[in-house]
Amino acid sequence: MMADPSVSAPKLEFAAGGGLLSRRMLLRGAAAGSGAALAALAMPRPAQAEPALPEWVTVAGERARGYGMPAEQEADVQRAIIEPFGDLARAFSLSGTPHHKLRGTITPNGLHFEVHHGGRPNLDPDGHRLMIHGMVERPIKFDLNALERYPMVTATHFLECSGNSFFNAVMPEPMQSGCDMLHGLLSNSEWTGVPVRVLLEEAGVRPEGRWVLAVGNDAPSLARSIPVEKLMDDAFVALYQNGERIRPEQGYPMRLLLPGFEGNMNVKWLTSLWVTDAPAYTKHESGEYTEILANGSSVKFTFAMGVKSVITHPSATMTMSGPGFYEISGIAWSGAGSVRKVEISADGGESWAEAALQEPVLPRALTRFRLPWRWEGAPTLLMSRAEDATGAVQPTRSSWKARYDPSNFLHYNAIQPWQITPEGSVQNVYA
Ligand SMILES: Nc1nc2c(c(=O)[nH]1)N[C@H]1C(S)=C(S)[C@@H](COP(=O)(O)O)O[C@H]1N2
Ligand SMILES: [Mo]
Repeated sequence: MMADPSVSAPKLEFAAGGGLLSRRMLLRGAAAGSGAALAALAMPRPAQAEPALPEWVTVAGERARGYGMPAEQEADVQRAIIEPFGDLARAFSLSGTPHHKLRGTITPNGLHFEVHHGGRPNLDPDGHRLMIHGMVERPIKFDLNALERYPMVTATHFLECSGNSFFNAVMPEPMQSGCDMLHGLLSNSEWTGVPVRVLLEEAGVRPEGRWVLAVGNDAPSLARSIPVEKLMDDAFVALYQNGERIRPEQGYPMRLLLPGFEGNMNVKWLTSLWVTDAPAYTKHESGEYTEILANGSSVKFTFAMGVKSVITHPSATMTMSGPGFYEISGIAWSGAGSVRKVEISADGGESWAEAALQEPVLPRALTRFRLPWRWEGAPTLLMSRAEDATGAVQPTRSSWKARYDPSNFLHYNAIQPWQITPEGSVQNVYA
């Protein structure tokens, strides 16, 4: 195979050990053609014979259809089904977004992760109501049509289950699975809905009303206590997901959206906002979503998700197609605000190079990062480390583990190292 002679070799600008190149080579790419040159180095193009005209250019294609589907050949791009207790508790079912098969920032609706504590209800949207009651001047009940008439907002935000990456948190040996199983309880959508502030102002929260219990219209009646301040700030009752109605999996016809807060508090099939003067200490917050620390005490109400990043390309279960040029690519996010910086190491953390962040970098949303890289075919330990706007930096696994009881798997945000063998297989490792 020969490299395309029409593209001249770029001047390589190395930024760190292990073959990491400067992100400036990507930024220059469009202007100086160095992006194309990198691609040519990665994939030499052999000369090919002129093919015969295929059928799809000689005969008319398929007709228009009412709702589009991905190409048939992409049928294996699926969520990973995770049922931790199998037949013992089938309705406690989860599925993970296949981040290693996606390359942008928005999660397609059919691939948004799911966490159902009591299965996905088949609820009747016409009979569904949202009630605002408790410590308010005027209790109100809304049906879907009434909510549709309120002013709405649109915002892009990630949702992450605080149990995301739990295999890495608790398995004694690193599990060899893709980013769907390992980090898939995370997705990113453009949500549209009615600000909770507008609804609470209409109901008139009394001065003693400091907390709100949000309740779902599903079998477990999942319920979480939320401080009024968050609801008055950027929370909304989401009705649309990436432009279309929220999917049944995500809480059709309405869910609570609390930007940056742990997934569990984003109550799906939302039916009640009960204004109170204190948290309710429901089993979902006291029993399930409380972290036990190394000293035996526990932390409740860890609302915001920590700063985190994962390299999705390459990642575990993938195989490198030989030494040469690659674009390292991944996702970073923080519940505290925007991602400020992502650094990548290809030598096990000895040296780091700053990755390019895809604009726009939105607060509490997935941010795509990239860095060009020349893999020499040597064993490589690849890692990414994110920093957010508050200056918080992703911890190593050992420093994260030191903080918690060994049983804790909630709010795991440690650096994910991928080990690349000389044969090119990419493996999950603890380092
Ligand atoms: N009513 C209700 N709301 C719920 C849940 C649920 O089981 N029932 N699961 C919670 C959990 S644990 C998470 S992580 C998120 C998952 O949202 P998703 O399924 O849309 O990804 O919804 C939360 N809201
Ligand atoms: Mo969750």
